[in-house]
Amino acid sequence: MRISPLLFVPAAAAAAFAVAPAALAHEAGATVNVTAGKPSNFAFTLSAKSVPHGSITFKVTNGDSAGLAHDFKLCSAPAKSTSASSLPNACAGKATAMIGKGGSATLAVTVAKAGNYEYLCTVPGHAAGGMKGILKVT
Ligand SMILES: [Cu+2]
Repeated sequence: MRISPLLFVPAAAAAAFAVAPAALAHEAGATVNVTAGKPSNFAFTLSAKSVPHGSITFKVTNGDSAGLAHDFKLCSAPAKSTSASSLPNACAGKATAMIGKGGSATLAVTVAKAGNYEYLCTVPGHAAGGMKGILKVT
């Protein structure tokens, strides 16, 4: 009877370890690499089109061949429609600083709710020119 409580400890520890890796991965959050100005001047290339909700870090690099400055903003409210022509050219949200040619910046956000979130460049005319899109948060 004195030994049995001890025997239960390793089993409990093993169960905790089995759960830990998935929980840690979720807490660490997603990283999305963003290139502004690719594949064309008024476009973004994202390394992922869909990420889990929670912490999201965007590592944004300006790869614009024409040397235009850009930023990257994620809108805080889910998009009403995902059709490219109906996406607004401005929104409330969180943006990087303006990034010059060849520069980079990081944007860390927390998205608590799943949904389709628009991202865009805030330089006047750029989003209207096509510099916007949808990131799916699951
Ligand atoms: Cu831009």
